[in-house]
Amino acid sequence: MKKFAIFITLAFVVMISPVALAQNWQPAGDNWIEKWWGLDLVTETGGFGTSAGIDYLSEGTDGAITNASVSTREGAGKTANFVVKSVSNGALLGWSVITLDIEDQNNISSSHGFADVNNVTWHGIIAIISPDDRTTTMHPAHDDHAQIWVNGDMVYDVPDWTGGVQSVTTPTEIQLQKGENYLHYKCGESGGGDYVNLRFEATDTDLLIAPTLDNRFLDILTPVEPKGKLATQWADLKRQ
Ligand SMILES: [Ca+2]
Ligand SMILES: [Ca+2]
Repeated sequence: MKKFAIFITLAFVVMISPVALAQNWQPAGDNWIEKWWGLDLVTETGGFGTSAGIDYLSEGTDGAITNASVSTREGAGKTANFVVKSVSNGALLGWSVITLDIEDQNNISSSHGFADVNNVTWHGIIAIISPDDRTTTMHPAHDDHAQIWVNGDMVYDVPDWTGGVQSVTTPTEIQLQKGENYLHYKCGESGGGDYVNLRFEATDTDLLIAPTLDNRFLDILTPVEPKGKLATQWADLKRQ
């Protein structure tokens, strides 16, 4: 009876993948995205001209994660396991779900509890779950230098601020694949206004965005090796 109960539990886990479960996804379409998996601000960067050339994630984890790798399932998952040691001042930086005020011209500062900080760099990650392969257009607003990676490739590198927290100068086509896609948004700030913002197209209402509205992220992503792990567990159970 006990073994039967264990089998039922395993069968349940195999059949229901996290993506299939109903989640309180953030809406896409042309809504500005409010929830991000964000790294604590890198401070004392020397400004955006300097910070754009530094991969703080790689430098701060001995290469365990990088700017490009965290825009993949594997790299995004690893963010849970690595504190980033800032190369600018030795600060230890961690990840959490943060909320952007999509109307605030200093939302880099306010998303981390400050009024207006300078010489900082912001990092945020989202997962985008698409029902199909598609080409769409992302609309980034930023102050100052923004760099964006999607599914392992840099797709955006614009040093000039866009002129307003909901003003976009360089709409950019990106490719999404069916299933999970990952986007990493890095923005270096020197002084004055400091904001990031991102939205997709009005026709993209069928995209699902994580973190969810109830602040879930890593725990709802598809496990990297679900079948292998469960097969091993079941084999171990049968041997016992
Ligand atoms: Ca600025
Ligand atoms: Ca500022």
